[in-house]
Order: sequence, then structure tokens, then C-alpha cells
Amino acid sequence: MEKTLSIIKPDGVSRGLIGEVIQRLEKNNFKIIAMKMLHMTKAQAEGFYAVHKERPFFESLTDFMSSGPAVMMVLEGEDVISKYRELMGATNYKEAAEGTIRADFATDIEKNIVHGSDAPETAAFEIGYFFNSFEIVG
Ligand code: 3AN
Repeated sequence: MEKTLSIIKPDGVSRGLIGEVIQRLEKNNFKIIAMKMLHMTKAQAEGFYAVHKERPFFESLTDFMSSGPAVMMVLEGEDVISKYRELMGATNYKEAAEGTIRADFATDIEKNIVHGSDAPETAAFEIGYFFNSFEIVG
């Protein structure tokens, strides 16, 4: 069974979209096996996004991700990485398919409501970044 890390980013939390995102997960039969709310420090956000260190948007992205609380979840299922990315929609909300979370709610390529791991190796790193084994059920 595959696992992925889902984050409702600070814009999703501050705009009151926690329930909306979780409802979409449940309606689409995603299995949530861990959940917590965290307000990341700048250093924690930099560690999480270390792969993007050289990208021009790194400073701004890590400022944004440490600007307020976010909700972290672990999802489990067959092909859950790509299925959840499909539910989120493209990184650039202008290119996101109709009915996806980002098409419906994102306002910006950076403030795009949700995060999802993009591969099994990144999922393992990202899940381990926020959760220990006692916090994951199932
Ligand atoms: P995704 O979250 O769709 O996997 P990544 O991993 O390429 O996208 O990028 C991580 C995060 O960095 C995105 N969720 C978005 O917030 C931000 N980001 C990506 N590309 C850009 C960009 N061109 N300008 C500003 N922010 C970006």
C-alpha cells in the first residue's frame, strides 16, 4: 500500500478550507491514517522544502509555509500519490483541471491550498519529517 503526505497549507487553514479539503478526501474514499496541525518555523519549512533550495521561489515559499498553522495528513491507498495529486490539480491553479481543489480555491501558484508528495521516496521523507510511527494508525 502506498502512502503520501498531504498538507492543507496556511492559506487553506486561514481561509476556512480544512473541512472542505477533508470532505473531498472522504467523499473520494481516501484513507486518512494520521493527522496533526503545526505552525512550522522558518527553519522547519526550509528543511521540508530543501529540494527546492536553489529555486528562485524558495525564500518566499518558506516564508509562506511558516506564516501560520497548516494541517498535515498521511493518506494510504493503492496509487494514492498520483490519485491525490489528481484531486489537488496542477501546481499552477490556472492549469488545474476543473473540479480540483486548486482550480476551485487556489489564488496563486505559491498559495495553492494543498501539498501532496510527488513520488514514493519524497513521500517517505515528508511523512518522516512530521510523524513518528506511533502517530500513524493502521
Ligand atoms: P507541487 O506542490 O504541485 O508538487 P512543487 O513541488 O513543484 O509543486 O512546488 C512546491 C511548492 O512550491 C508549490 N506547491 C508552490 O507552492 C511553490 N511553487 C512551485 N512552483 C512555483 C513557482 N513557479 N513560483 C512560486 N511558487 C512555486
